[in-house]
Amino acid sequence: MELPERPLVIVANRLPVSRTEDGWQPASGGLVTALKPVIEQLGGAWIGWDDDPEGVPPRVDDFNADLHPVSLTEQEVAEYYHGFANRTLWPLFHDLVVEPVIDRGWWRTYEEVNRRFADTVRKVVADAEVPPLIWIQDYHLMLQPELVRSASPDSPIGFFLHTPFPPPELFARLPWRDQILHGLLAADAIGFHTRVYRDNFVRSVQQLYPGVTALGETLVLPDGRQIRAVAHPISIDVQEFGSLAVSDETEVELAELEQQFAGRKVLLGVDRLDYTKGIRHRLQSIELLLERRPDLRGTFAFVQIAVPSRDDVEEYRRLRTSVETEVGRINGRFTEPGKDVPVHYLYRGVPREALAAYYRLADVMCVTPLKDGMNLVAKEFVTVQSAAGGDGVLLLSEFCGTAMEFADDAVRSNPFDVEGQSYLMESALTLEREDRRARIARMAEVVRDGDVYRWVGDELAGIAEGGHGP
Ligand code: GDG
Repeated sequence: MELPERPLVIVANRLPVSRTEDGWQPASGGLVTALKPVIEQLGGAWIGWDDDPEGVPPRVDDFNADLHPVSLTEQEVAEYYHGFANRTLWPLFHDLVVEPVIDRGWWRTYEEVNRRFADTVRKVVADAEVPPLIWIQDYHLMLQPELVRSASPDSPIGFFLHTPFPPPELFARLPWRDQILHGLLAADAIGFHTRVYRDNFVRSVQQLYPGVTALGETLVLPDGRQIRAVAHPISIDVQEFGSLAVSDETEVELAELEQQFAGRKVLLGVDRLDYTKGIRHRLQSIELLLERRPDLRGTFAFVQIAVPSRDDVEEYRRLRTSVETEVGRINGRFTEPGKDVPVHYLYRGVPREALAAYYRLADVMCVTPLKDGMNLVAKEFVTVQSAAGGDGVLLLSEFCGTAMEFADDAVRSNPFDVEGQSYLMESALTLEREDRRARIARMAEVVRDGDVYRWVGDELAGIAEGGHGP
């Protein structure tokens, strides 16, 4: 990968570290993993909310970047993060799966917090010898490009959106649509997971700013300035998941799970407990399957790992209640005396080795979001299955970014059609082995060809080449 010859400044909602029993460590998310080697080489800084009562250290071992915390008050967290980011933008950008809340006070706090992030960027770049490349992440910080541009006029500035970008007629409902687009258009390059999201963005820009011309990936603004709007699908570290798939710890975990589920097929869901992920619809499909096919009862189990998420937000607490009610109802209806329950529900995250063991165990991996920017769980599943010689089936919603990459090798589902989805689950359980194996191999190859290092390389190159004159 060709790297820009400047230090890197990342601006993201969170700092890339977490407190563990062994002290502070780099966080384990995909973005941090992918940037580690790049930051190792270029050095740099990371600006983010510290979200820890005792604050974070200025550096951690094994991560070559200075950490610059932005501290937020309780009210700012409530209004900028839980409010505007997670109850306004998140549902709006996921096609209104729930109704977005429009609140002027939250918007003002979002603006204020974005300014505070930019103040920290200003301090960081003031000390830099060479103007750094500044890379801003996600929907929490959409006003940054414009704010940061004045702080560092000679820096290449990039923005990447990890969620979908909605169709223009939905985006237009946001009272502050102009300010958001204006904020973004100060970047040199703006990245999206798919061409559909990119095109939605370009059409929004063209509707609200007549006089913007789109030439391929380039947008020419009325003042002649050019920026790039690109589709760069995010991915995973394929090698890391390949070795995790067959590690000793994973084998031990798998042996236990195989014993627990001996004689039954396993359908699996792994998601943050978020209303975009289609968990309720999935459970309803399972219920219909059990209802329609009494002969299949006891022959399969459905395991749902639901990682706690945003439980300060009302809609998420309500979702938890309804998911748990649904699980209770299914198990109440279909458990036979003396037998195991049909639905296993874990309200927690599991260690990585256990996660890999579940991926290996699954006969059908159900990735059925109502809307999802990309969805890395699907990519992790096919990579782990393929590395371990598995032949699991991927049931994949057509409404996630990953679906654009896997063509017909996944069994495609429309999760809104819960009955149709229950038939797809049934047929996924009966695909021929050779067919299953070939599908997994082809999907794993797609992921191998476009891993997360390629995503970082493409993004950084795009930002470095990005904007032009006047
Ligand atoms: C956002 C966008 C986009 C899950 N359970 C456990 C666990 N995980 C890890 C998975 C995966 C990650 O969490 C989830 O990533 P996703 O991409 O599936 O979903 P979001 O969290 O919604 O991410 C999404 C992504 O950003 C990147 O741009 O793809 O569309 O919504 O890596 O492995 N990890 C462990 N235990 C668990 O129980 N250790």
